[in-house]
Amino acid sequence: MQLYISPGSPYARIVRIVVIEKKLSEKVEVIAAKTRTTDSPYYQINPSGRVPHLVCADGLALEDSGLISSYLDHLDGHPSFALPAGAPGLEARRVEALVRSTLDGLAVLGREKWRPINEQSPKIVLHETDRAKRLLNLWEQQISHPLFHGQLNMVQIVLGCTLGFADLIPDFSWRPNHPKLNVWFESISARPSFLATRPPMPK
Ligand SMILES: N[C@@H](CCC(=O)N[C@@H](CS)C(=O)NCC(=O)O)C(=O)O
Repeated sequence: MQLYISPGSPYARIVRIVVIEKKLSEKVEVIAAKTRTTDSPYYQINPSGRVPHLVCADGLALEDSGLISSYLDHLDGHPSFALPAGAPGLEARRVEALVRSTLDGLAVLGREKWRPINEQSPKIVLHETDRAKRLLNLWEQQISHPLFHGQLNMVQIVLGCTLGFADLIPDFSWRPNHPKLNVWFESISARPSFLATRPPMPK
C-alpha cells in the first residue's frame, strides 16, 4: 500500500500514527506528495490534491484521515480503534467531531499565518484565533473526560495531532493558558508513534 502524506500535515499524521500503532509500517510505503503546487504529478494519483491518500493493495484509493484510519484498523480483523455500539459510540463520535472541528479551524489559521503578512486576512486570523481559543478552553475544561484517557483511541490521536499542529502556528501560544491540556499533550507526545511523526517546523 502507498500512503501519500506531507510531513507537516496533521491529518496525514493521524494516519501515520495509526500505521505505527497497528504495526503496519512494513506494509505501508509512506510517500511525500507535492501538494499546493500547480500541475503537481500527485494530481494524477489523487485529483483532489489532498493528503492523506491511501492506495490499497487492490488499487482502491481512499482519501480522508478518518476513512483511511478505519480501513487500516480493520485490516487485521482486530480493530483497536473501532467505536463501541450505542450511546458510548455516539459520545466518541461527538467528541471526535468537535476535536476535528478544532483542527479544521487551526488548519485555516495556520495557512493564513504562513502567508506573507501583506497577504494575510486580519478578519480570518481574528475569526480563527477566537474559534481556536474557545475550543481549546473547552478542552482545558474537559480533558478529564474518560475518552481522553485509558487505551489509545481516535479521539486521543486527533487531539494529539491538533495540539501538535497548534504548536507550529506563529504567535499562537496556547500552552501557558491551558496547563491541564499541556500536561495531557506532553504525555501523549512521548508515545513512540507521536515521536516518530513529529512535524518539521514550517519554513
Ligand atoms: N478532512 C481531510 C482534510 C485533509 C486536508 O485538508 N489535507 C491538507 C493538508 S493538512 C491538504 O492536503 N492540503 C492540500 C491542498 O489543499 O491542496 C482529512 O481528514 O484527511
